Amino acid sequence: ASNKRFEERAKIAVNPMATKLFNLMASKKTNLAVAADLTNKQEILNLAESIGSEICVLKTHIDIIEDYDQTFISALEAIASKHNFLIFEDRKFADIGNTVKYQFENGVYQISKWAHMVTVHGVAGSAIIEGFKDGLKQNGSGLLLLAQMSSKGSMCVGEYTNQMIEMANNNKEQVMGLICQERLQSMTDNLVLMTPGVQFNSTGDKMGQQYNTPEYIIKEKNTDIIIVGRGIYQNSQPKTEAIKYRAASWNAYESKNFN
Ligand code: UP6
Repeated sequence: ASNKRFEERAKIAVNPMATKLFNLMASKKTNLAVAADLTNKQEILNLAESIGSEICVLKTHIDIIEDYDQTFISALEAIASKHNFLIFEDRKFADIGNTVKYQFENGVYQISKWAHMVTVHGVAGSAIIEGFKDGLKQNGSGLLLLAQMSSKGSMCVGEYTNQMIEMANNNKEQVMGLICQERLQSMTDNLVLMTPGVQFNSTGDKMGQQYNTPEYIIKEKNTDIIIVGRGIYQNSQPKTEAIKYRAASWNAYESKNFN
């Protein structure tokens, strides 16, 4: 794939949320996403309020919140529209189509009502996409397919990765992008490439996570968005730290050779 600016990619994108995110990044000048992996709803809302001006996307794991109730979603949505960022629920759906449809639309969280994007594993095969079609229509939301993972010993490699890219290319209306560690030739410009496993001052944790720097991921590996969790929310000054990650990842984007 060639190097085009986000404004150009917005025109090529097929999924409406991909277009929206490319345009949001271009106008807000940020390709930083933050993983708000906190277990208390007020802590997440406080983080979102303090770093909201720096990010394009806030990523949740809704099922780790201990005091979850529906007021959380409306409060988060208010902060998201005030600071202009999108909400990404990292559910990593992996079951058969009929089951993921229930998991996406029903249950305690009713994810399809509020998430602008959700992650999906391909182990069950491409028919899993059918389970999302109704739910995605509500808000023009998008799927992010896990093509690669950041963790040590990940099995999302080689031919599996190629199959995930093909699944994305065959379902352009539903799939807005990929979770990956590098841009491969076959990853087309309509897809948003998002990369977790990013931190300035650590190479990994004790549970298999592996980290790279923003510069390495955006400039050398040529993906679009960095996802930073503990590097920001565990810092004593999350806002100051978010500003540093934002600058590093945006400067790396701006230093690319565009055509
Ligand atoms: N995540 C990864 N690696 C993947 C896919 N997803 O780390 O391949 C998610 C994790 C976590 C975040 O579930 O929410 O990205 C990374 O957090 P961290 O920066 O604190 O390690």
